Amino acid sequence: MRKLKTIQVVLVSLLMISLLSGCLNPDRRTLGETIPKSNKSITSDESVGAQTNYQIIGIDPGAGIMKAAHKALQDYQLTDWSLVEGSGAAMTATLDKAIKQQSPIIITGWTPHWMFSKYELKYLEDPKKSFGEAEEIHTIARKGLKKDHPVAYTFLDRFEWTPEEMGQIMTAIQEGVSPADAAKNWAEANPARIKPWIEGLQPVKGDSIKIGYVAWDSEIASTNLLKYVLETKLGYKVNALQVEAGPMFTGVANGDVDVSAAAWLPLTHADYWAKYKDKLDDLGPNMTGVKTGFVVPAYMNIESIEDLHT
Ligand code: PBE
Repeated sequence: MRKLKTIQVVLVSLLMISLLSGCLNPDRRTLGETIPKSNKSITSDESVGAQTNYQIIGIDPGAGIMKAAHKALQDYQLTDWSLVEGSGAAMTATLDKAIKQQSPIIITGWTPHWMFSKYELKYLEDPKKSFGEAEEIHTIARKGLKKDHPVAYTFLDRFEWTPEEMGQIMTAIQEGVSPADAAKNWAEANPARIKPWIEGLQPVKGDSIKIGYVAWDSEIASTNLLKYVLETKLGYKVNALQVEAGPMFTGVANGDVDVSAAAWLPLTHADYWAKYKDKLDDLGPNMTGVKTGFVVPAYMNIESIEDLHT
């Protein structure tokens, strides 16, 4: 009899303890309970498409990356998705806003770019190679530049640097230094890099050179460096013309523009290249190991363009 009573007391106590601990620990969830929907953020179970309105934030329509992005939407059959046109500056502004709110965003991105040092970002894998593989940036000149301006031509032909070096100028510009000063500061800090580009060249007396470029952050950096070296080391007067991608190639091809350091090959500017390559002078790569693709903040839970389906 007494044994039975003891068992009853123990059972009742156990019951009370478990009830009490349930009350004192409101975070405890029993099986079957789900996390309330109001908690959704980047851990939302909504698809990436629904969260981003099926939009990819692009840049200027003439950019080669926009052609590759359209191709990616086809290659991966992302028929619900659209590519938003804008500019490099609008894209980075939209990216900045999304990251401040930790909300999902997909952009067309490329390396070298300061955004990879400012934010934690990742390329979406591209198993179908819509964005190509190893890309290079070539310097292109008008036919006749070599004969008309041999000193400038020799320097432009020798000019070659790395994504890290370009990144240093880009980051300074992004932090508020003017593009001209950022290029000057970099050149003054790296005389050993400039020296072999200009070695043995006799400066001219104020000849004019026109450089064509598009307002992509990477090309703002390279063009300002070329302008600095041509002006301060080689005696030229440089006019840096900011244009759209199409007119940049047309300008060099028809001789209105002397040079551009902004031809991304073999894929990014393949269309322009097919059209104009015979009408211009290819001075070879000024940078290798560059890249383009769809880019997302590291906090997003997707790894591949294929994941945009889910
Ligand atoms: N970009 C930067 C350019 C080339 C340089 C990748 C945005 C483009 O897509 O044409």
